[in-house]
Amino acid sequence: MTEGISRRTTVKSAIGAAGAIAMGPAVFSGEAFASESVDSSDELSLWYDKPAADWERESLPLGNGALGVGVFGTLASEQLTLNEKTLWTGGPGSPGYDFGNWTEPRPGALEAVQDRIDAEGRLSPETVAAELGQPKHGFGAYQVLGHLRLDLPAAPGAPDASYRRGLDLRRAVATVAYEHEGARHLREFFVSYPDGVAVARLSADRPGRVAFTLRYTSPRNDYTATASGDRLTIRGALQDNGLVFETQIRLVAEGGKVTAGDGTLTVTGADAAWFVLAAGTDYADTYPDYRAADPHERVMLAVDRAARSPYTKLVQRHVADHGELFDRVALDVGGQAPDVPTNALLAGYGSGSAADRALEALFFQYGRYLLIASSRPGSTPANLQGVWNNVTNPPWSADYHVNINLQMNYWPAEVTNLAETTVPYDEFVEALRAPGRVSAKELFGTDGWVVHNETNPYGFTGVHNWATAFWFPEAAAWLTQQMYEHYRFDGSTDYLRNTAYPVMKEAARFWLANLRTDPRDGKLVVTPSYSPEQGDFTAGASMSQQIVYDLLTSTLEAARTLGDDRAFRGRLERALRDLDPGLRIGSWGQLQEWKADLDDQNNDHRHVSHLFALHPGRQIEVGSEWAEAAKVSLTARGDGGTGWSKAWKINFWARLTDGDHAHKMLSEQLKSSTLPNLWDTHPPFQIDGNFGATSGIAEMLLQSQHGPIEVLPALPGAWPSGSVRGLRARGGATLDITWDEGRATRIVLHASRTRRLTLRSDLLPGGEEIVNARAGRSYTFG
Ligand code: FUC
Repeated sequence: MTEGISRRTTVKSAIGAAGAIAMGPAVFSGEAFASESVDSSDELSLWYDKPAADWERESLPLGNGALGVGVFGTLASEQLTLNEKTLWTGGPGSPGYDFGNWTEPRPGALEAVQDRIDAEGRLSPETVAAELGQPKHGFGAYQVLGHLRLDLPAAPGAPDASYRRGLDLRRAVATVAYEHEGARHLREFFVSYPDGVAVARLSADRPGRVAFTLRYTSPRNDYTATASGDRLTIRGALQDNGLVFETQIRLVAEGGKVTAGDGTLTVTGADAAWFVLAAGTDYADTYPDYRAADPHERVMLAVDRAARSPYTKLVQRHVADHGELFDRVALDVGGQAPDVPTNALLAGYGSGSAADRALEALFFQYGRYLLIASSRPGSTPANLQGVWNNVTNPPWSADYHVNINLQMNYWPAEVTNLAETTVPYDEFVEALRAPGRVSAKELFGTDGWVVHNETNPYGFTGVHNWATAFWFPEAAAWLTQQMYEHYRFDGSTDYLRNTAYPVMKEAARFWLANLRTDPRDGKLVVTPSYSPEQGDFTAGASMSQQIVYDLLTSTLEAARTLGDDRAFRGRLERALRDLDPGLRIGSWGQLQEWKADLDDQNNDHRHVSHLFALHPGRQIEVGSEWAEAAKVSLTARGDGGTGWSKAWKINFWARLTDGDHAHKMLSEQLKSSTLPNLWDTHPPFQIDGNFGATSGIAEMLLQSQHGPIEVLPALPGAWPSGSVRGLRARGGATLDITWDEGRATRIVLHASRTRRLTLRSDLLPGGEEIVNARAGRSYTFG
């Protein structure tokens, strides 16, 4: 942030977000942040002047990857929606669970479909689903853990001008502040990764004013809630699959007293009171049982440790841990946040003002915040809703869709300097191999591993029979792409050897065994093949070919880097030589979506699958005929689409180096696919669009997919001057860039590896410079 644009305020208060809340320095003395000066920026906060009325549109999300909390800020009865990311029905123990593998063998079924496609050219999805699909059994759904209510005996009936609810992205702390009967009340909430607990503290600036009763509610009746002393224990097992879950809360009162009731804890007459909450299940990501030890010990240990810790220490550890990740990147695109609530900032978006720019930067950082909050080592990766869900039957089960959505969740991870968040992703993909191997054997009769359109935490790697979204064996290959990208950014051959390559190699073996020669031209194709989620089944749809091309290309590169055996490398080379690359220009200049020229110029389907080669792939380079054709296709698809679709289009236009169009898509997303709490909406709420937009903004500022580091490749006219700090490029570089009048004025490159790097920018004489980078050194240009 440049001076004068960011409005940093120094407040002595627990509320980073709200310089506007005039908390006297003495009020919380000895507690929370009172002893430190809080350097806070309004521009990195969401805030509101009313409680949330609707979870999806208005609750404020907190999380540590495993646990999620949605804060409502309701006055008389605070509501907190609770999540534990492994609380899933379905899978082993659930009636009829079959991993999506055929319940009866179907000898010859796949070949019969392939033969018909060879003969007839195309087959309807319904026809193919009738042959190769089967009803979904025991897939399950992500479950809300429950809701906490804090019933206050005394609270204002309605919010007045003193009310403020906020979420400070830099501290990952949500706050609710209001006045009541002459006292200022403050609630603080955060979810700590280092301590493994959710934390809430209620305080007031007059002694003895804090009182509430804490109770738990759930839409299921599969639990008992027992209060004893200062502890509330909620324990049960999901009726569907027997998954055991436990939540414990310990409440600490400062002054006043705590009494346990029937499933409740009540605090009366306190100066302040805080509680810690831990939760777990007996889920493990291990095929075929997916069960681990009972969560009881772990949960108890976490709350006991945290309750013994001084509150200030809990806060400090949390803020330091979050800040270490979050603060790596700063973005200034000329914004200045007006003093209006975030819902008003969003509603007023589109005038081209400095307020718009502030919202764009906030939205970018919000994606990073959400990734940190929903993807930390020790749990499963961010699902369709990150870690947040308020019901037992969320849309699409809040599952892991792998025909774009899970992949999109991780697009911002490397480039926005949050590589650590990919650990749960890697573990999830690794865990899919065991069931995926069985599906490869049973459905295809081959080696390798496979997964289709969507999966759950229980290794659902087979199929169902929703005709337009049941068959997508390319998903495994696509999932490995992020792992190779992690290596390309980070450069660690240990990671490549031990983590990425084994998964890639086994996915490649699947395709080496499953590509088929197209009788029309002798090329290797994927068949049956389907461009998500529209059209007919054919052989060699562009996306299928491009994904396989990407996998085989990266696997061959990796095999060469690691010196893997020659015979395998030879197989990859031959397959790549014979593979249809999935790039073809059609009758109206478009990049064809299918091998035959079937594209309709009026088709505005949200999936733009045939541009995979442009993004997230690296097969198409700007300036090539393919890039021109991709532009024709993208233009025809239009600027509409659901939330994630718009987000993908930001990335596409950025890769086409059209910054203005990328920015147009960002503004479309903000105008029509973003909720007041800045969650992306498909609709409904689906978090991939948040992550896709953050990735897209980064792609506008920095690209390196083809090797050279391209500085400001797609800077829009709307951002004439600004700066970004901390973006990562492939090859182990971190960049800080300042620009003015649309041109870079200063670039600082920090090298984490010793390597030759090519830097491209109009700032450099000749537009390019080779940097012989030494690890640990910084290089300044301009
Ligand atoms: C993909 C999309 C749908 C939806 C679902 C969760 O299949 O095509 O629109 O986003 O994921």
